[in-house]
Amino acid sequence: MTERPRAGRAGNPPRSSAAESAHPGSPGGHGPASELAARNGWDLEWEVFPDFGLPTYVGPSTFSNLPWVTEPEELRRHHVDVAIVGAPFDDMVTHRSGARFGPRAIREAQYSVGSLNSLQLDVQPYDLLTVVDAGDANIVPAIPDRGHAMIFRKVHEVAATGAIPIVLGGDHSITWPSASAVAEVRRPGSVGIVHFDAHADTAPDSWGQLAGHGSPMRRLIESGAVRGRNFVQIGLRGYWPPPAILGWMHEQGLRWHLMTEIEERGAEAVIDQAIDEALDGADSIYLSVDIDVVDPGMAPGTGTPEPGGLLPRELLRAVRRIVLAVDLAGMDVVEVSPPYDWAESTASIANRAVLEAISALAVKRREGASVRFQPAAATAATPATAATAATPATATTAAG
Ligand SMILES: [Mn+2]
Repeated sequence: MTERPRAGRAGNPPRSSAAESAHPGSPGGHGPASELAARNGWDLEWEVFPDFGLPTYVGPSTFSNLPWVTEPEELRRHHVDVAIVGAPFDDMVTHRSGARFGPRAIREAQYSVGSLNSLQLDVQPYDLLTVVDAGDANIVPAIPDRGHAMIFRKVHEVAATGAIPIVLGGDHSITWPSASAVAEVRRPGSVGIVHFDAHADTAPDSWGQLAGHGSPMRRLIESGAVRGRNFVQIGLRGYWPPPAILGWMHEQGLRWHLMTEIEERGAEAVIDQAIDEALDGADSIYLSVDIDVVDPGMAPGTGTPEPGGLLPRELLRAVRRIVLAVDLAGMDVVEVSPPYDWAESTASIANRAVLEAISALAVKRREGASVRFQPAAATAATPATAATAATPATATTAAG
């Protein structure tokens, strides 16, 4: 692991560390006294910044330059609230590929560093929450079963520490293992899914492939990870699914909101209803954002673009409102395909969707609500901090 400032604390503005980092003849604290440095004026004292405070184009590309903390014991030790997880996997796409490059592009689509200030929510998320980048699932190409197994293990491992995993896809098939892992960790509590997408992703199969990116929601329901009636889908449009699949969805109790409904009633009213539906029966919510819910004019970098979608501002507002309203168990942002992107616009929207969720969680922390999950097994080992003391709903569920 790269030597990096501790999570959370690292959010403070860069401090001058001249005393330990630089002295005459040793620019930046590195290298021996140099005649050429002195002659050229490069022997002056310069402030040396921690990695978290450097511009995002410098050094390894972690999400928001956050510490890269991959070991579950370290996530536990630091009481990490939110852990970014990469799922660089696109073996299961049915059309344009490239989403395997999504996690890296989403991490890089940010220029603000250090302690961020959300103007939308008037909160400084990294000052209130401990957020790290937990790295990627152990993916290799062209073995899809292995890829899904590794994504399941990675998300399970992270969620079991009590951190909320926010998974960067990847094609949408990754939601099957990712949401399964979160649902299992949260048992016996039930997890519902709020799903933004142009497509319902409830196909029985794609040309015989059961694990494709058009089927994850079907697999989650059929495997028993999530009940159909705890699914809320927003943004469906275009020419899929056919009536038979809509019939299956109806039988399962899924609830969905077409783009035409948003056109007629407005995004605000539809999101209000979706929040009510999400709170109806599920103990916590996994939020799955397929970036193709946004209109491809603004989010072109995706595998199956469907014209007529949400505005970025409607999606970002919806993410804030939903995370403020529900108990968030996990999240993913999927189907960002950088080879089809223009000017990082798709990756930027995905990056901000994650930041909006983190900022909304920070508001909840500030208000004393629970953010981390208290897995039953870990309860005894976790000291009663201010954060963990205020966790009634999830802790009760976990203990029951
Ligand atoms: Mn999808």
